[in-house]
This record gives sequence, C-alpha cells and structure tokens, in this order.
Amino acid sequence: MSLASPSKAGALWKGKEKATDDAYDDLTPVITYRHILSQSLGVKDPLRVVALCDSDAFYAACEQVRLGLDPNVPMVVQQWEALIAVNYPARKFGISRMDRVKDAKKRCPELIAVHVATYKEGQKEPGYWDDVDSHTHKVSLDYYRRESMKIINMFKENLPGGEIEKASIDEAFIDFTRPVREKILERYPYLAEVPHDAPNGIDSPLPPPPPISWNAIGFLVPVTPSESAGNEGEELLRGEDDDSTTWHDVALSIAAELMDQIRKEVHTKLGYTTSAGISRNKFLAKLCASYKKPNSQSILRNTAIPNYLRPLPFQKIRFLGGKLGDALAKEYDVSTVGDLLTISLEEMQRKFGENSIWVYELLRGIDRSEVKEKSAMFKSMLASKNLPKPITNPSEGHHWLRVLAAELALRLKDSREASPNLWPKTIVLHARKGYETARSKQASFPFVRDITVDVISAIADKLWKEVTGDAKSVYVTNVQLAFTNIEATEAGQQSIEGFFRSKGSIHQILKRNHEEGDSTEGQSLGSGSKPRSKSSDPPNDDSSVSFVCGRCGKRVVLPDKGEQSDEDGGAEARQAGVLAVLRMEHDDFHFAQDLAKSSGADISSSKGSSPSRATKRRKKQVEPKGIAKFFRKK
Ligand code: DCP
Ligand code: MG
Repeated sequence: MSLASPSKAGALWKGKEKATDDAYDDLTPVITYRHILSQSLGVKDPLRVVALCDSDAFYAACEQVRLGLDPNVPMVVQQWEALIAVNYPARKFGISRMDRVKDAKKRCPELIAVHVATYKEGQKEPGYWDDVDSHTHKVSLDYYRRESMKIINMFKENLPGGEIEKASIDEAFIDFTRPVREKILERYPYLAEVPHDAPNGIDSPLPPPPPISWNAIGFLVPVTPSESAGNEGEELLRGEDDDSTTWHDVALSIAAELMDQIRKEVHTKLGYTTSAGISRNKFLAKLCASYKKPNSQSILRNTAIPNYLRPLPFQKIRFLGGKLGDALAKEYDVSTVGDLLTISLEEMQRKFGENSIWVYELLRGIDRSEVKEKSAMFKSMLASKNLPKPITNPSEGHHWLRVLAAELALRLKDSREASPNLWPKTIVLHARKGYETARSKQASFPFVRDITVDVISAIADKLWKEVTGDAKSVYVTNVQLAFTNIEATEAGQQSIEGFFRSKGSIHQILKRNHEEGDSTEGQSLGSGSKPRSKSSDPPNDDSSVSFVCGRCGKRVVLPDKGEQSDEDGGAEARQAGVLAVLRMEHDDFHFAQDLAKSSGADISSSKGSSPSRATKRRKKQVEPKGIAKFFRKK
C-alpha cells in the first residue's frame, strides 16, 4: 500500500487534513519528458537524489588503518582519559563515547586504546608519545583531516559531474541527480525522444517505470515500519513487488548502485567502511544514513517518508535539538514530528516568525538546500588550546604559542600541497579568561615562502606581548592562534616574493616593525604598507605606486622605489603585484574590523579598543527577532 496516494494518506495520517494533503502532494509528482531532458531544474527537480555518506567509527578506523590492526579487534581512541571514538567490535561490549578508558577496559579487558596524536613543544610534527599530558600537549587531528581528504578525493574521482559537499570530518553530501539522469537515459534510451503521439508533447508523462530489484543495493526504509520491525531480510526485499514504483525510485536505485560502488572502492583502497543514506534531499539523506550502520546504506523512498518521519522525536532532528525544539515542545506540549503536523503554517509563523516556514517544511521532509562544494581553500585556520592549568605568568605563554604555531605550520603545509600559493594574510591571537570575551591582537602576516614554526611563533610572541602588556600576572584559560584571510596569491607571486626577500629575515622584519610601531592595524609586518600618517609627507598621487582607500580615505603608498630589489628586472610588474597585495591587505583589515564588530570579538586597532568599548558596542546590537533568536550564539 502506498501512502503517497492522497486518498489513503488521509486515512493513515493523523495530522490536520489540509497540512497532510499539502505536505505530501509532491511525493508522487508526475514526471514528464521535460523533467528527464532538463539539465538545470535545481532543488525543484522531481528526480533529485542526494546521499550522505558517513565513515564508521572514523577516528578509530583511522588508527586501525595506521597501525594495521585487525578491524574485528575492539578498539577505541582516547583523548586524555575520555573516549572520542569507539569501533563497532568495542560497541558490542556496551562501550560508548560516554565511558572513561578505565571503565571501558573493565568491560573489555582486551580493548586496545590508542591515544590521539598530540603536539608537544619542540616537535614540528604531532606524534604518538608515551608521556601525553593535557598540561603540556595539545591534541592533533591532522592525520584524521588528511584521511578525510583522501576519502573525499576518492568520491570526486569516482563521480565526475556529481556535486560533493564535505559536511564534517567524516561526512559528505553527494548530489547524484546529474549522473543518475545520464544513467537513466543510457539505460532507457527511449526516454530521450518525446513520442510523436505524446498528448502534451514534452510535458507528457513518462511511460511506466521498469521494475526495480532493490536487493543488494541497500536497506529500504519500510513504507509501513511496524510490519517489518526486527526483520531485516524482509526490509531488503520490501518494495520489489510494490506497484507504486516511480521514476524517482529508479533514480534512487541507480544512485544506490553508484554509492555502493564508491563505498566499496573506499573500503578496498583506503580501508574505511562507510554508511550512507539516500533520499530526495539533504535533510532526509542525513536522517536515514544512520538507519543501518556500519558498512551499509539505506534508501528512503518518497513513499516511505511520512511514516518514517511521523514517530521521530523532533528534538532529535539536528536543527530542532536546541532552544527552538525546547520552545516547540513547551508551546504545544508534544514530542514527535507527527504531533507537530497538526500546527498550521499560519499558527507557527504567528508564534515563531515568518521564517518558521522552514521548520514547517522540514517536518514534512522538504529541504531545498543545495549540495554545494565549499571552496577547497580554507579562508582561515584556527589552533586552540583549553588550558587545564591556566597561564598566570606571562612568560608561560611562549610554550603554548610554539605548540599552536606548530599546528598552524603543519596545516598550512598540508593545504599548500593542494594549493602551493596559499598565503595567510593575517595572524590573530586570542587569549581568554573563562567565559569572558577574548583579548585579541592581529597583525598582517609577512610574505615568506617558508612559513615555519619559528616564523609563526616569533609573530605570536609579539602579539602575546601586546595582549599582556606590562602585566606581571595574567589568568588565561584558553589561547588561540589563527591564520585568517588565507588566499592563493597568483599574479606576480615571484616578484612579490623577490621584493619581500629583499626586506630581510623574519627577525629583521619583526625588529624593524617593532621600531616602526604597532602591528595591529592590518599593516604588513615590514611590507611598508603603512598608510602615510605624517601630514608633512608629500602626497603621492601616482596610482602606480599608491591607492586611496574608498572606506577610510587613506592613501596607501608603496615604499620608496630605492628600497626595492631590482635584481631580476621586471620592476613594473613587481610594483603592480606588490600594490595589489597591499590593496587586498588593506581591504582585509576593514573586513576583519567589520567581522569583529558583528561578532563582538575584540580585534583591537592600535588606537586601542578596550574590552569595555567592545561590550558597549555589543549592547547596542539589535536583538534578533522571530526564529533567529532560537539560533543565537550563547
Ligand atoms: N567526534 C568527537 N567527539 C564527538 C563526536 C565525534 O571527537 N562528540 C569525532 C570522533 C569520530 C568522528 O568525530 O570518530 C566522527 O563522528 P561521528 O559522529 O561520525 O562518529 P563515528 O564516526 O566515530 O561513529 P559512527 O560510526 O556512528 O559514525
Ligand atoms: Mg562517522
């Protein structure tokens, strides 16, 4: 029986009639030749198919691969005394992330516990040490990040033309719509031509779909869950003799075949098992990815959506887990998705604002968000350490800054393997006391090819001095070092570098910068990008060596030509390149200030922006309205 049939839907669905009919109308869209032949229907495509693929017990699997361990051996990854990943054999002993290592070993004496890699001072690379201690070491997830990238790259290699969006360290959304459409046309070539006798031409419905064998391509989420509860074999076969098969089901089944091949490839070549959910949109794909784990995939057909969603406790849904979920539960005294379906859109919008249409739709399995590959390039990189023993003497800062610098150096090195020209234009230091607003200082990062631990920590030390000032004692519980505005410099890179090389070593740059004054205004350390400040300086109107900022009105001028090295010729190109960098740098300074204002972070300028000023600024911010207030940062 199909819930998709409107007449039957009313009988099974206990929500208000209007909501039910409206909500599920599109589960059985009429698919026409126009749909199969169109290339760009986007999120409205009735043949849309999206998958979410999640690695099983990911960090544990990474360690198992690294150490060449038998995947059937119970194993966990620990961070200090806590568990951060538990493999499936260990889960059979009832071990979960909630356990401490000691208790887990009581449950399973043969358990292998691997400590996550850590950075330790003096080491350029993270490692697996015997003497790990949260007081001196910092956790490193770099190895997991790299393995994660290998998996994503394998997805990409195996799915040319499919859109892939990395969703977390071990999850990715894959939009199969385009490759699936190609496969449908390849397998059923008669769909490529609109028949002469088609009643509505290209808008005529497609002929009935072929039968589908769901066997061996995944678990089908059952249309009527109670009938097959506890019987997996039955679920596997369900749908085969279902007369409600649609062209969307054909699309799902082809996506499932492709997903299955990719997952097998990842397993054979990289050693990782994964689980996937396949459905009509991102929300549903994510929801059904954990339907059966590990090493399996689940398919949620349109016809199975209503009964799958209805009994779910809505607060378990990702976006409805927080304040908004609490407010909905309190307002209506209900707990399941089905309960909330009785709330009309008008009622919801009256109580939760216009934008709550998004919640209304989510409860009905509608999600219009696109699968979009995020820029491969990171705009920022942050290394952070919560200090179990707070820093009280400013001199203790150096140890942690070196540790954080080592992490940033390694992450940048990794990223430069894919994009060799990456350059972090700004470096920011945040030091925090408890939950108070962080004290922050930033500086432009010098253009040097070898961004080593020494280079980074020398600048970080300088920022630390600016943050701590003359204080004899401090109280810092969290320290963070970040590269922001990371960009790939392309034009004129060689010449720009030649220019900076002529300015001397990082220590000379720092020293000179120190002599020149403050480094927190987004000026390049030693780049000479300092806006002219002395009114006695003659204005330089030559646009080949200066520009006027449209925002602050300052003229930013290249340093004297005499200072530039002309050893390799091409002075003009070099000059244009350097000016372009200065312009970007200056724009970024304004951008960072805007960001600081909007996020409430205290990124100070040299003119001094005390925490109290920052607080005042935040107080002036307008209170969010409607649904936004449920998503406010704490
Ligand atoms: N992770 C973590 N702390 C958490 C949740 C996750 O450190 N509270 C890390 C360890 C996990 C990885 O992120 O291995 C991926 O998270 P998942 O939620 O996908 O968990 P697993 O991959 O470990 O298990 P599953 O098989 O359930 O996906
Ligand atoms: Mg996982």
